[in-house]
Amino acid sequence: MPPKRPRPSRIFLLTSNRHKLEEANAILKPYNLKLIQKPAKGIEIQSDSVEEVARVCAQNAYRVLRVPLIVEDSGLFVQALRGFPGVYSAAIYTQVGCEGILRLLAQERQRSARFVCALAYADRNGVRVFRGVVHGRISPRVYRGAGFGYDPIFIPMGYSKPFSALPDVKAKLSHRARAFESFGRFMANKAKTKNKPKKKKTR
Ligand code: ITT
Repeated sequence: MPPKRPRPSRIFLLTSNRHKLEEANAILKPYNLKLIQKPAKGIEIQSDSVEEVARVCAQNAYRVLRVPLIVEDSGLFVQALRGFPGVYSAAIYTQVGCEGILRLLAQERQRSARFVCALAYADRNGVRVFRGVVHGRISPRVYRGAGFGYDPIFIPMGYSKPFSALPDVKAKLSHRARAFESFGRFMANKAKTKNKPKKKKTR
């Protein structure tokens, strides 16, 4: 019989967005880490940086909960709109959706954009932030399909269709995939160092 895999280590992900949870868990599975969703109403701060939002929220949440946890803040930054909607991505999506972004870019030929994800991990050693970015452009129209949020209008660099039509591509190279991969590697290295037998001091 193959050796039994140890139970995955569990970490809270403070979010109201189940898509984030599902995408992040798929990335972390090979690292034997499992995220448990914890509702996160009212922890968000105002800032123009996703890194700062994630870091401060994770810090504040850890002070209360005292268990290892992650806060992830992400957004779509459109170059011709000087980074808008950026940290306001969630609110703008609710108000005007993908169609609203296309309207803002109606006469625009410069359609470069990027998705940024900042993942802040807090435990008793403090907070560490992992960042992931994917560059691309805004499509001319909305392509309904898989995913969520702005996936129907974001075409990753090197492709001709948006993430909504390319779930396997998104799973590998999205901003979230990149940030959670870095986190997974960090945790794997940490576990390796912890389990390494200590060298005896020689005099
Ligand atoms: P929590 O704050 O509760 O985690 P949220 O959805 O409000 O959930 P954010 O504040 O990080 O999350 O908002 C990011 C928004 O950016 C999100 O609501 C989407 O509209 C968009 N977004 C982020 N990642 C995305 C992705 O992978 N695909 C499409 N849109 C994305």
